[in-house]
Amino acid sequence: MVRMSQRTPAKPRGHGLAATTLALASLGGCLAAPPVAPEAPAASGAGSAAAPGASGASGASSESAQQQAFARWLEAFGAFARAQGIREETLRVAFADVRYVPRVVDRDRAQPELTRTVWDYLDRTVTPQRVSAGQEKLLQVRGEADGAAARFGVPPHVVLAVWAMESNYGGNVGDVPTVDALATLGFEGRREAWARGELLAALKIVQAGDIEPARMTGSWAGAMGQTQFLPSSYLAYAVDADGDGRRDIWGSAADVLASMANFLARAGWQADQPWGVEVRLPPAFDHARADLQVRQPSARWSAEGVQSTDGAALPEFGDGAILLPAGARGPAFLVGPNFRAFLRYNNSSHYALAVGLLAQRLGGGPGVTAAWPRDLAALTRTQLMALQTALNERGFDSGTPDGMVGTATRSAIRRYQRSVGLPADGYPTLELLQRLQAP
Ligand SMILES: [Ca+2]
Repeated sequence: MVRMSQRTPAKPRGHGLAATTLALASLGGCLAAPPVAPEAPAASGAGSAAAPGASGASGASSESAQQQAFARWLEAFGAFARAQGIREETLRVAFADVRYVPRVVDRDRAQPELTRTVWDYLDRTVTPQRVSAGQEKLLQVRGEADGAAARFGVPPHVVLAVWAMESNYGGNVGDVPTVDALATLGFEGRREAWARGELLAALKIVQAGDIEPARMTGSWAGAMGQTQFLPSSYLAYAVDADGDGRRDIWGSAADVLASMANFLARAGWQADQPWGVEVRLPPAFDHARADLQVRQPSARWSAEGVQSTDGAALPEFGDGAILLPAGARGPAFLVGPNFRAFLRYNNSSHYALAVGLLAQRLGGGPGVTAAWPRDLAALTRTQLMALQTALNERGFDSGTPDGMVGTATRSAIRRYQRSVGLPADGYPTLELLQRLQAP
């Protein structure tokens, strides 16, 4: 899940949504749409699995019509790709077995009703098993990890943490053919321009000889290999570190680790800094300032009474921000540029916090010391929409209710909280919803 800039996301997931609405389906970082059974090949027409009877016949004919439409889309795409320098032979090889995969569309359209709290997410992603597996893994890839660290300045335990979140140290890369996933998303049309650009990038990778199309697999959303790079991120950041002339993020540990380290370095990684540190806030702290956009030097935070929980001096960030992932009652963190580099990989503060904490644990450091407010329930998407509607009705504009907590919703919650004398942490709770809905 890499998001280097708005134009070149390394990963596709819809993690722009906030923390509290991280969907169940995207837990764990990974990919891994379960294996997608190949549907009838487009080239041979469809309908082989049609059930008998009238409804089956009509199902078969609509399926067949869809396959024909998919074939036409591919043909038009082929003309576009040729104009962009893709050779006939590349198209022939890359599209030899291309299939429309309905499940890709199902996953893309899914709007899970349930959301996870940050502690639930961390409980599932930063586990003792993952820490011990990572320490063991590090023994196996020590040379490759040290090589990546020397070249890009990103410590081995940090790269290992990203590797864990993306593909469980390479154990779970997803087995959807990338060409199928992107052609399906392009044909489906909701994000056609994006999918066409990524599919073109995928063809460039095939044309360069880095990977055979049959091995070019990943998530339903087009994120590939052990790094879960989208094709455009691959073109920009993948590295051949083992010297065989191919950038193999599917099978070469050296290439995988170097590619992730290169991504983080280009995303602004600062070699001499931690990602962040757990802190204690002073009693009179204005919680509205716990916002990734509110940045200032660590010395200023320190002067305001922000202290690290372990008593050490704060890391020297030029532009540190306070993160309160579970609201005023939960743990607080001071985060710097390296936390923002994790966000480039996947734009979710839950994800970035998990990477940071996992890296910290892999490096022998502590976990979170303050208690999470585990009595607070995660709001469902329906409840979040009700919260947004209630805020709007009371004149605290949260935008069009969509059940996702973004900047506008958080800001509306803060303004409401301030208006009734509550800590303005912007964190949605059931209690807040009930209070807003009370006559
Ligand atoms: Ca290589």
